[in-house]
Amino acid sequence: MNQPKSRNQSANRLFIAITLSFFFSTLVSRAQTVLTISGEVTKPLTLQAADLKAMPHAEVTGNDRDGKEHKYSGIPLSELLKQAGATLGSALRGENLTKYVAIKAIDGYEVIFALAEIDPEFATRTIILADAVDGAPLPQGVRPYRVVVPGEKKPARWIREVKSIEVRFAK
Ligand SMILES: Nc1nc2c(c(=O)[nH]1)N[C@H]1C(S)=C(S)[C@@H](COP(=O)(O)O)O[C@H]1N2
Ligand SMILES: [Mo]
Repeated sequence: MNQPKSRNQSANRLFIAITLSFFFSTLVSRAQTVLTISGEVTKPLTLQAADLKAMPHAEVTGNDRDGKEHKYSGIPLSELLKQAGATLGSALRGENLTKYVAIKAIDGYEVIFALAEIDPEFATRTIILADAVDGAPLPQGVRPYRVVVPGEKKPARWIREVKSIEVRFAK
């Protein structure tokens, strides 16, 4: 019964342990990146849920497709783009006014905004990356993040399940 383990058995166990630890560490690190910001920015960002939670939030009200008013809380897109080093504020002039922001979702849906639509020096409304609605986490199929555009008559750019934001030149 209690025979000494063969070399092979020990090697097998070591192999299994290493494989499992690689497998789980890959799973964990994949689960942590929830949003990337890339393209024409000086500091591309790979963000985890905790990073986004810690960023300044704003509250906006908007009418969902159900026609009812809801209160959304989230990070202003201008704040995210500022942290990534996009050309906002006094730098948003000349050819930088031809930049746009492409936002992609898990299901392949994609919408764009002109960078100037997002800059608080141009825009009269605050477009946010919402992480909560009416004080509750976003539901399945909407989370982790949804763009909310206050005042927009049709919610077609209220992209759900956002996974990436990219700044590009239109020309
Ligand atoms: N990821 C993703 N977001 C999306 C869409 C989509 O197909 N995929 N459809 C858009 C359209 S056309 C509308 S009208 C609204 C619908 O909002 P609702 O899901 O809250 O009804 O979501 C927008 N956001
Ligand atoms: Mo729609």
